[in-house]
Amino acid sequence: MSRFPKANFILSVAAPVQFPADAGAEVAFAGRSNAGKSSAINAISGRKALARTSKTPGQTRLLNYFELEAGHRIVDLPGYGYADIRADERSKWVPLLDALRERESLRGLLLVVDCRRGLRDEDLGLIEWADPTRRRIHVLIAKADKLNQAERAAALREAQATLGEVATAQLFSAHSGLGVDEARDRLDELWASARS
Ligand SMILES: Nc1nc2c(ncn2[C@@H]2O[C@H](COP(=O)(O)OP(=O)(O)O)[C@@H](O)[C@H]2O)c(=O)[nH]1
Ligand SMILES: [Mg+2]
Repeated sequence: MSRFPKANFILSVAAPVQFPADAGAEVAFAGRSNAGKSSAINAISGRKALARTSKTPGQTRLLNYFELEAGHRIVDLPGYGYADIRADERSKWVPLLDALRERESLRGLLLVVDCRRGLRDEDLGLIEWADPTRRRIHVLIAKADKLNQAERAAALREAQATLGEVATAQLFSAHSGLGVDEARDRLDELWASARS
């Protein structure tokens, strides 16, 4: 049985007026392009093709909203890290991110990081954006099936050392299923957390 049998796509947001009503609880999923974010969303939701996975970075900078269960949404942010966004696109994108950050219902951020790359400046920048003093942040160290036991332990230690008190972290693999239950538990906690 899927953990979220009623998970479904709600809408894509391209402009601040298009956001769903600011009620209930939502958690943002973010990560560098190719980090394994779409695969993580699919594994956590238990729905194979809820979010599109691909080897090529997406072009359109939309926020994609999914409802996993009543009143509990996730919002899929476009992958970052490929060549600078064009200036005309940036002028649309920045207000969108600003509007998202102001939403009462945005309770937390799940940041997906490729285990072989680790946390980079762009990831830390996104954590800053999410404002760790106001909401919880959890990092998935993704594709952990590519590492052996010792490398996994090292990757987790390194991430935890970088993050300190700012965020929690765990190992994750959409392919092997490692950490999927743990990630669901964290997602539940983020939805349930109060925004300060
Ligand atoms: N080995 C391995 N590869 C993965 C895993 N998750 C994703 N990938 C691969 O990484 C690539 C990017 O995955 P995707 O989920 O589309 O990443 P996104 O760009 O962050 O949404 C694809 O080729 C996936 O098959 C995983 O858990 N293990
Ligand atoms: Mg993707």
